[in-house]
Amino acid sequence: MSEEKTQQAARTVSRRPADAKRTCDPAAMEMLECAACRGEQTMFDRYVAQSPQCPFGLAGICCRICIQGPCRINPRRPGADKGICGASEYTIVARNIARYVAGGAACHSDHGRHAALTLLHAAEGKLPDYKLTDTAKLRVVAERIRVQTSGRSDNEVAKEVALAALADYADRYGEPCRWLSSTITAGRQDKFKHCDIAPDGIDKAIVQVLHRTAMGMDADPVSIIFGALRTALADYTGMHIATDITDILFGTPEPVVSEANLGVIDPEYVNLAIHGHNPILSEVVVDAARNLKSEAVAVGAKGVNVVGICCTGNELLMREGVYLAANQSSQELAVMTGAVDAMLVDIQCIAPSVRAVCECYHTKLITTADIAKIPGSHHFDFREDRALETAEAMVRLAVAAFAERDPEKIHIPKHKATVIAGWSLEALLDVFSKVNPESPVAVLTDAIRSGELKGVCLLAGCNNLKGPHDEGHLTVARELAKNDVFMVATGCSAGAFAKAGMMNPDAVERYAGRGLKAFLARLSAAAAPKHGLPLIFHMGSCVDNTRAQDLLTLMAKELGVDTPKVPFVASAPEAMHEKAVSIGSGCVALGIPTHVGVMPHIEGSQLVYGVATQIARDVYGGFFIFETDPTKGALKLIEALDYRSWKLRVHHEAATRYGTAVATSW
Ligand code: NFS
Ligand code: SF4
Repeated sequence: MSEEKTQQAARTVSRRPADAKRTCDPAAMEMLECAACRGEQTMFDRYVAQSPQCPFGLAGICCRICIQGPCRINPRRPGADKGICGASEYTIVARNIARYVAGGAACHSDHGRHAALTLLHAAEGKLPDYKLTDTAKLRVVAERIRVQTSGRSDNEVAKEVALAALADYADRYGEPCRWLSSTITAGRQDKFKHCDIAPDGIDKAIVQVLHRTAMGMDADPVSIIFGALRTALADYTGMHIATDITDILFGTPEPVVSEANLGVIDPEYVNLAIHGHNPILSEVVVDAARNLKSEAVAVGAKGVNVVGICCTGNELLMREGVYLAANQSSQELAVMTGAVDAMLVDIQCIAPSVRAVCECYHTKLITTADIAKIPGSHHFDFREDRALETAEAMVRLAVAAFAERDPEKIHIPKHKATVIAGWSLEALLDVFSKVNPESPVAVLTDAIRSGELKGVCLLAGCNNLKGPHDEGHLTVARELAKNDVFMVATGCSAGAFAKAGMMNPDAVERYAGRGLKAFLARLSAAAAPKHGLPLIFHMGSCVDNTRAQDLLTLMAKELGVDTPKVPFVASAPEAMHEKAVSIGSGCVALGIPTHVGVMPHIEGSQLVYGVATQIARDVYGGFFIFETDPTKGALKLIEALDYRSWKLRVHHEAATRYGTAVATSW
């Protein structure tokens, strides 16, 4: 298929669920054509094969919590309007959602624990392949959580920070987790205390919600949802630990220019795709790949080209400028280019099907985590105390596979786009500080108060094949850009923007409304960034949503109000994973109007639906906006921003006029 044709196909993307080729990404479209010709199956085909999906599951009214079940609620069948034990639809829906949150929190927090343990052992001098890269951040984090820094060595401070992080996992006997209370506003601390949802131990919150939702436990949907919110805040805590400690170990990201999409796979290099989430592994693999360049040259390649997939790709893009090849739904398609010599995976979001795809090619699949093995792949037991040695062994497998390529099967789409990534909150504030050195974040809040910007949106989350791949992300962002919304992005959402060329200065010209354009131009003029400023700022992986949540907290402090009054919204246009459910729930508790573009399994209970969309707003100020049409979703987000910025303006004007403090009781 010619390039023009694939682009056209992507533009007129099919919305029919029975059509397997549903993507907005021209590179993915080209590979789907290729897969169809070769008779290879992808998750796009399997979505069709799974359709129609079970209506009970979709509505969240299938209970499999005990083995007397499954019980399916059918309000129209006498006697079947409750489970065998008598559980009502609202109990079942709430329990199922709470268990998603537990799953998501477990993923993020276990990842954070791994980072904390690595920091501890590195500080103890047990890990020669790891060092404290950003000691300035180490000290900032230490002071924030009240660990003494003066007169102590970096290693001493790091050890205590790591132990404090690990202590947040255990039982703090009623004392909220330190990573939560030290990063949110005083208003949120009070709110969480008042509602009794501040976790006093990450592991404890996860265990408790599993206990609470077991057979014969909590039947009250509101109580279950409050328990789920505590777990969502435990998720936030674990994510924040992961981000902080990863920055300390590998450096806080700074603006970096790179490229994204399948076109970054280079046939002249040994291509090593790294997929998953864990920078503790992938950072060392990047070092190993650099070390082994000569071995790659010896087999006739120009070197080793590391390309990222999903969030470990985002982590490497942010810190090392490593190319991003694919997001969640296009992971199999990277292998189908026939030029990926090895795919190295760690944890989370790895489709087991990559094994079957690798079998059709010469690609070696390497698993590295004992909790994420895939039958038939090469398993390396990755341990931090011999990290580089193991990483080099894995890279050698890719180098050896280079010679086994089948030239007939190589097909690499040409599509790729420039991306300016590396926008940690520190990097963003650094740019703002060039305009306002005294109060960098005021650059943003002033632009909102003056009406130049409507507010801020965090675009996050996964791909979900219930809709065309990447379409939700791109549509929401285009609408927000046109309407002068400042955008930051993480996860596979950021992956979609990077691939589509929406994270570079050209995109500003193309998509930004007048206000957003003027705002970014002012920043550019003052900061003169080397590579220009992007339309959407890449803040990193999914755990890095905490960077954006820290931005919200800073904005609230600057505006003198609590977070539910800040014109700040979030959107997960293609949410899929349990992690997205926990992040979204945490956003709501933090006071953020949160759009979800895929219907979660909640429609089976009017009551639970009402709690998520209405009652949450009364209690926390944040609420869910479930809207599967991305254009309408964007409009609802803009409406939420307009409402908040209008109110802010009114109250700030009144405060200025009467010389009073800004009212906060609205
Ligand atoms: Ni987040 Fe990142 Fe992607 Fe979703 Fe999976 S890779 S951690 S869960 S699918 S955004
Ligand atoms: Fe059925 Fe109750 Fe068991 Fe759920 S917990 S499967 S509703 S009997």
